[in-house]
Amino acid sequence: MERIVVVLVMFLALMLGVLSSSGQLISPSQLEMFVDEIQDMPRIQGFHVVNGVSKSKSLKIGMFKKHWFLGEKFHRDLPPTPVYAYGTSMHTATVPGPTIEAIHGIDTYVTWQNHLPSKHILPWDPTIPTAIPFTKKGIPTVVHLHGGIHEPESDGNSNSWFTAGFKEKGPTWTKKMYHYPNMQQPGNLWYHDHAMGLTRVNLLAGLIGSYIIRHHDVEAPLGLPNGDEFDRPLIVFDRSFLKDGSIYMNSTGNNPNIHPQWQPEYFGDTIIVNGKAWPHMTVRRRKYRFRIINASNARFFRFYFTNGLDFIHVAADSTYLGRPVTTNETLLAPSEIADVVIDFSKSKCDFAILANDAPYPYPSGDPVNDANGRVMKFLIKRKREFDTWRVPNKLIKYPSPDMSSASQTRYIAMYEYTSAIDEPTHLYINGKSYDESVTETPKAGTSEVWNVINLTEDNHPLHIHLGLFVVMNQTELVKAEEFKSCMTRFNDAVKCQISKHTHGKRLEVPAHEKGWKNVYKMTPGYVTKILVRFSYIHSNASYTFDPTAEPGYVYHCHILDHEDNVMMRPLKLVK
Ligand SMILES: *[C@@H]1O[C@H](CO)[C@@H](O)[C@H](O)[C@H]1NC(C)=O
Ligand SMILES: *[C@@H]1O[C@H](CO)[C@@H](O)[C@H](O)[C@H]1NC(C)=O
Ligand SMILES: *[C@@H]1O[C@H](CO)[C@@H](O)[C@H](O)[C@H]1NC(C)=O
Ligand SMILES: *[C@@H]1O[C@H](CO)[C@@H](O)[C@H](O)[C@H]1NC(C)=O
Ligand SMILES: *[C@@H]1O[C@H](CO)[C@@H](O)[C@H](O)[C@H]1NC(C)=O
Ligand SMILES: CC(=O)N[C@H]1CO[C@H](CO)[C@@H](O)[C@@H]1O
Ligand SMILES: [Cu+2]
Repeated sequence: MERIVVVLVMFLALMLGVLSSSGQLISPSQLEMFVDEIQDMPRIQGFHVVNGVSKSKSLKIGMFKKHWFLGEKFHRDLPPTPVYAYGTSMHTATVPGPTIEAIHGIDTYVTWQNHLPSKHILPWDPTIPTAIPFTKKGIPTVVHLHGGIHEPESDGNSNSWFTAGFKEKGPTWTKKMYHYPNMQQPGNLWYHDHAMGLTRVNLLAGLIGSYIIRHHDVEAPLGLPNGDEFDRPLIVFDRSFLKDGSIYMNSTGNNPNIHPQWQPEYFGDTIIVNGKAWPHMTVRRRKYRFRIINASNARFFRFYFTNGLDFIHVAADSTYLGRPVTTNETLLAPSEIADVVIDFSKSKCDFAILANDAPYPYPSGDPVNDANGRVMKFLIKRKREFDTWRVPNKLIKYPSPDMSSASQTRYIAMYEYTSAIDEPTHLYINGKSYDESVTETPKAGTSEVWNVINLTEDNHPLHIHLGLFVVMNQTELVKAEEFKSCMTRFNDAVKCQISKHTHGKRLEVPAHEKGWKNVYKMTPGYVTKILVRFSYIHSNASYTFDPTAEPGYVYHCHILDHEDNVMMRPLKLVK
């Protein structure tokens, strides 16, 4: 009898819980699509111009808690949303943050300042390795400039976090003012939070922004669409909302007895572009350049246009392509960047919908629906125009990778661990947590071959700090289960005879992803061979800073929920 009552009470509580949380959730069908106009994020110059000469500049950018309000809501019909926003003041802070525009060879210094309150707006989980202030007050943050080639002290190491007013600091914190030398090739970068165990929630709350390095001498002759109107970052991410406008994140873990809050992948059902849900953008009948950044925690996007417009890829993550590549669809993993020209003069009708058909989780999860299968709408003006922009046949060619120059070969295995109820509990690289001592210690100025072995069912976007890499090939593992069980026992790819298992199907690297990258999709059940270069790719000069300094760098999976628990390892360069 007592047991029945207990069970009944538990059942009622569960029903109430489910009802109240689902009752508060906004269904995406309640938000009409394409009603809000796209916004451009504020632009901040990372340089001064003095008498026509560019000089280095020092910026102060804060992180503020604010309501995303008035004309700045995520959607016309949503109440204001509490967010964490980057900006030069509380008033001007936005989600995503301002676009920082830097010039090749001109230093940008940024003092990132935390003005966040003591309690987080989203559920985080103290049972995964997490930055927790000693006083239990304040939100740890630290900023990583993704794709940047800069010193370790300015890399935003996960343990270099700090709370409001630098009151408390993590164990590897070294300084307040970060130094970005911008000596690398021109391209697309983005900045985002990277605090230990909090990256997924700090990004979800809004801490992201784009950063562009321009190099006039090499880019101007190309004649690509240029200027604020025709060259625009589009930052895409997915979120769910409650009726009160706040961001919804399920606060019950998939293994609540082990991790009360952590879930292996966050998916939202509303697609946001530049801080607006399914916006529209009015464009002229000519070419535009869009730098599309996938800032979702876990959602992959496979973009296509419903009216058949093509994507002309001119660059990838952080480098230009040698030649433009035209595709009718484009797959973007989290944190990957597509840099494309869209020629709206080719459109037969006066609108074009940018859509998405990537299953989630990618590649074997649920199909998209009406809501997350739509991204934004372009309204194309009727009037024909003379187009001054062009896409030349030759863009910027960087030296091809030279396999014979590789000084080391490494095996990097990705593991997922599950609980008794067969739910993921955590993920490791090479069977090691982040805290275990460093195993990847490349020599500055060299190249290495990394064989990345994906022993899980998910596609993990691998991101390496500092180094750039070229994907050589992806080969399916044969007798994969036999290999996996050997790896699970010994965690040693050579001992498990990896070469005997690496001759299954081959996957072609798409033409627009053949260049130098800083993120690539590691297909499940495949070995991905990459050549990683720990030097500049546009010149033979050595780094202008000491890459061997503490606290070193990291490499990790860019599904943020995986990175936090803890699909991340240290990377320490040596002389
Ligand atoms: C939240 O996650 C838990 C555990 O995975 C699940 O049982 C529950 O249904 C989820 N709640 C909602 C509203 O999706
Ligand atoms: C962003 O990346 C996530 C995760 O890799 C991916 O699922 C999503 O499709 C990407 N979105 C875009 C717009 O590329
Ligand atoms: C893109 O082209 C390929 C090959 O022609 C075709 O299989 C695919 O369905 C096309 N995708 C879209 C979205 O039209
Ligand atoms: C992958 O590329 C490397 C380097 O070009 C080459 O040596 C190797 O044979 C290739 N592997 C397969 C399976 O084609
Ligand atoms: C770098 O060195 C290689 C080999 O010495 C040479 O072929 C190449 O032209 C150099 N590249 C640059 C940009 O100076
Ligand atoms: C070797 C290995 O672990 N392969 C796994 C890769 O992913 C597939 C699913 O896509 C699993 O079934 C395999 O076990
Ligand atoms: Cu992952």
